[in-house]
Amino acid sequence: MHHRPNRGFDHAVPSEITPRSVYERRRELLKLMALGAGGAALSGWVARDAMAQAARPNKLAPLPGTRSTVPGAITMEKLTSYNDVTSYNNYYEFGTDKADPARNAGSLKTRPWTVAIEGEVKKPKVYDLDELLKLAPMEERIYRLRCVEGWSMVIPWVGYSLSELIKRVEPTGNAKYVEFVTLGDAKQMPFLGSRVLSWPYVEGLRLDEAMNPLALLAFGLYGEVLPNQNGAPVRLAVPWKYGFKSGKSIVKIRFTDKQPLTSWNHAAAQEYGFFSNVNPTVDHPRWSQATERRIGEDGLFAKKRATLMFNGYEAQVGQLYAGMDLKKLF
Ligand SMILES: Nc1nc2c(c(=O)[nH]1)N[C@H]1C(S)=C(S)[C@@H](COP(=O)(O)O)O[C@H]1N2
Ligand SMILES: [Mo]
Repeated sequence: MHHRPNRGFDHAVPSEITPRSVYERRRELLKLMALGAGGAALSGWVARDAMAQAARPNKLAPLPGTRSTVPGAITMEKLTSYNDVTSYNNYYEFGTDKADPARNAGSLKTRPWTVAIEGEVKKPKVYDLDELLKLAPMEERIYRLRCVEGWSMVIPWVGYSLSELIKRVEPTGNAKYVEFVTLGDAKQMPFLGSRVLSWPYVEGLRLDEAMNPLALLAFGLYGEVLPNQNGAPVRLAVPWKYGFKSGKSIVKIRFTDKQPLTSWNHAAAQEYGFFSNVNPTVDHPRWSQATERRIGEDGLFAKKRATLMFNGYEAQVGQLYAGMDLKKLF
C-alpha cells in the first residue's frame, strides 16, 4: 500500500471548533434552564454535560456535517454525553467489558484504510478512505441507538446515507442483500483469539433496507472523526435495528443474491435473527425487549423507557416489512 499524505484524520488535534449541534443544544438548554423546566437537579446535570463537552481536552480532528433533512434523521431528545458514548461500548474485538474498547482500541490503525466493494455490482472498486470522505456531503444525524441488551443512547453522528455509495457502484439485478465485513486483524485486536464470535465480525442488510436513506455510513460523532472504540474510521448506523446490526470499522461491502451469514446469527440463531428490527413485542428468549434504560439517566429519578417499534422509526421504515411476520422473521 503506498503512502498517503496524512490529512490529520487519525490524530487527536486540539481544536477550538465547537460542533454546531453542541452549540445549538447548549442554547436550547440555557433557554430551558431559564424557564426552570425540569427543576434545579436536572438543569444542573444538563449544564454540567454541556460544559464537560465544551471543555473536553484531546479533541479528535473536526468532521463537521450540515444538519440532515432526511425525514426522521434528527431526534430532539437529549444527547447522551460524549463521555458515555465513547466509554460504554460494544466492540468485542477489543474485549467484552463495556470499558474494554475505550481502553484497548488505541491499537487500531485507521490509516491507511480502504473499503472494497465486491460482488453483484457493475462497478466494483476499492475505495480509499479519503475518497469515501469526499463521496457525498457530510450530514449530522441524531439517532437513537438501541442495543439488544436493553440500553439505549442518543448519538449525533456525522456521515451520509449508505445509498450514496450504493448508487455509485450500481448493484446488478441479482443483488438482493448487502454484506458488511469488518476488520479482523489479530495484530491490532486483542480479543480475536476469543471464540465468543466468529471473526471477522460480519453483518448484513437486505438491499432495500440498505437503500433506505436513514441507513447511515458514519465517519464521525459529535462533530469529530469517530473514536476508535466507536468504529473508526467508518461504520454503519442503522437506527431502527438493534445496535449489533451496525458493524464497526468496515473493510468490505459485498452485494449478494443470498442472505449473508452474519456473526451473531451464526453464534445464536434463535436469539439474534437476521433482521433484528427493534421490536418491543418480540422478546429475546432470555429477556423482555419492551423497555430500555437510557445510558446516563440511570440515576435516582430514572424510569425505564418504553422501547418503540422500529426504535421510533416506523414511519420511515415500516413499509419495508409490509406483509412480513415479524415474530418469525425477527
Ligand atoms: N465490529 C464490531 N461492530 C460492532 C460490535 C462489535 O462487537 N464489533 N458491536 C455492536 C453492538 S452490540 C452495538 S450495541 C454497537 C455499539 O456501538 P457504540 O459502541 O458505538 O455505541 O456496535 C455494534 N457494532
Ligand atoms: Mo448491542
